[in-house]
Amino acid sequence: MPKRHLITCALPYANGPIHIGHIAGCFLPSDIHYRYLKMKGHDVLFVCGTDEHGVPITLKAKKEKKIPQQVVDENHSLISKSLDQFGIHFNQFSRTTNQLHHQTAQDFFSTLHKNKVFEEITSKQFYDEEAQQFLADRYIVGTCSNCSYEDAYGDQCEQCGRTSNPSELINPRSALTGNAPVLKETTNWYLPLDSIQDEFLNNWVNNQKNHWKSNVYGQCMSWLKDGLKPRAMTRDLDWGVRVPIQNADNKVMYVWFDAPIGYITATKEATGDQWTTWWKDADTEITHFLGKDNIVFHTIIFPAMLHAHGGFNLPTNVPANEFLNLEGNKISTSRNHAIWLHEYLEEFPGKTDELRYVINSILPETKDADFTWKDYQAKVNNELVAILGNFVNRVIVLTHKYFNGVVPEGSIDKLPDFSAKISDSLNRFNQRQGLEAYMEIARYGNKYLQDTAPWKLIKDDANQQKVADCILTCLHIVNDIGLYGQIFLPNTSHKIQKILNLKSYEDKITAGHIIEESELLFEKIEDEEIDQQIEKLTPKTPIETSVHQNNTQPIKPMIQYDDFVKLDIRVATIIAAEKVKKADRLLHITLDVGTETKEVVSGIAEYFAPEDIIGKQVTYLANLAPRKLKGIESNGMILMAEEEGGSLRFVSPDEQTKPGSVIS
Ligand code: B3M
Ligand code: ZN
Repeated sequence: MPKRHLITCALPYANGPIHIGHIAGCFLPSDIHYRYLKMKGHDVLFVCGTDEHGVPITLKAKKEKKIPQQVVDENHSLISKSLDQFGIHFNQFSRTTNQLHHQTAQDFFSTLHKNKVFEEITSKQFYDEEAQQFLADRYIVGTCSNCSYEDAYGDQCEQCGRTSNPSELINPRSALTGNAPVLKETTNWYLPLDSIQDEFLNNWVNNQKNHWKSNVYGQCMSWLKDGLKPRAMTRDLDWGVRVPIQNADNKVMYVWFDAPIGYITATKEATGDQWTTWWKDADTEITHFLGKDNIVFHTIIFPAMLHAHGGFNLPTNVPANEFLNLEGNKISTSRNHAIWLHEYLEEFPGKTDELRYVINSILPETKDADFTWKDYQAKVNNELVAILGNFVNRVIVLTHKYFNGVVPEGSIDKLPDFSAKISDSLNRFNQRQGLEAYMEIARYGNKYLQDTAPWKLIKDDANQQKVADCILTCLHIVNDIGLYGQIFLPNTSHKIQKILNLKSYEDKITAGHIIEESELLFEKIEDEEIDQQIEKLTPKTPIETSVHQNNTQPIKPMIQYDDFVKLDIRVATIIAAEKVKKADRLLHITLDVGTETKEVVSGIAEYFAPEDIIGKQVTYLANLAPRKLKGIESNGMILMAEEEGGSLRFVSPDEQTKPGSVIS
């Protein structure tokens, strides 16, 4: 039995807020595990922070015309505030721009350099001549050599998950200017993963076979089977941790070199001089929680770094999750197909346990899972309200009705060992099963109450003791729901503790103890709330995607004249327009296209009142395949110009033109 547990949760990039994908990937699983170990009385340290370096942040800053520091400051506070409100309380929520972090990462790098671990390699790297910059990682996009996805990043393909070098991309282009890059020589410091594989990783990973999750072990083995290659740990950039050696003036560390060291920094911030007991003492176990795209970094690269450094513990487990999808589609931050935590907290105040519960019940533990709002509604209404909330409420009401709120004298009927099943699941990182075992308590309680039926017993004087035994037993079940709720439903657990009038769950409910009045634990989610959320996610209409290219975005890749002539763009006149019901953004527009009329649905309702646009001449894409939006078939797409800042204008001929005229 280890003395201590260090739990880490992957550091979210500070280039935006966090969404339910992050919660399902690592925040909720790590928090459940932390709460579980704490409840069992272990010595646990729980750390996280924001990952504030890396190209996505500089790209975001460029887009928003800010400096990177401002972007990370804003996102760090937004993320830490929403996690706190959601009930995730780390011992330390650090930042990789902290001075101590830079120092820690530099010391680490220097030790590897001193140990002669790095290979110094001069090679030709992509360079954007217009931007006068080397194009590391996400600055370069192109077609993935593995799955042919056209917008793969230089370091990772978001479609197939393959991690690669920019040189493996087909048709590479600069994310800064869209230009085809040139090759230019530069020197970088490489971690020789090939030799570390032979000397250490093969063996070490092999030894994890029986206790790592199969999705994690499997991914790891496929990397090793392919054979690892040396990987550059420095980059020609100016945003990041400076490389603390000679001849590296314009270089910073690769973000995946410094980010995992962030766990060490956070530990130092939380424990001061004691930090080494959490990283170097054999009695400490380290568990890294993360999503599947981070597996290789935590099971191969970081362990290789720690091994090469020497003196550090390696992770005991890396229980990574797969991905969470949303309404059948991949979560996409760029298309805003996501549920953002800070928005959820605002729109569903006080309903943190509802979101925890639903995500917990579908955690993508072994394969990708799908979050849908209908399922959210069904689980809240049919499980939290109807089973758990209902049971607690009935017991409290009956206790007041029969015993004036005073716990009666009696004996507790034999109850199943709820805790064994929960522990058994959670020890194996099977948190979905853990939640099911938890809900079993409430299901059992409902059945017990229904079967015992104290409302019948009470009618017979001879049965009074049986009523007391039943209520006492039920109160103990409620107590268990509150007690284990500390792991799964912390807010509810707190409310139950208040209702039971307990200072802590260490206190026992004994005869004579007075309980409080019942309080509603969960309320039903109405259809309208769900419809609104689904509406927010309605896939963008063609019109909206067409205007997304504003002038801060790079020009799209070149096309040929043949591609252009495929578009049939024509003039039309708007002859009718109305709002689409239950869709804030959509207008249903009728176009006079010369020979006939056509119906199109446009996502411009936030910008134009229907009555203002009737009679307007527009240009539209006539041969776009029809698609249904809110039950209306849209035939074509009206073209819009978008100014920076988002305001929209129609693209109209400068003089009245016959509808149907072809634009070429
Ligand atoms: N920031 C990647 C991510 O958010 C990265 C994790 C770092 S953990 C050391 O997906
Ligand atoms: Zn790919």
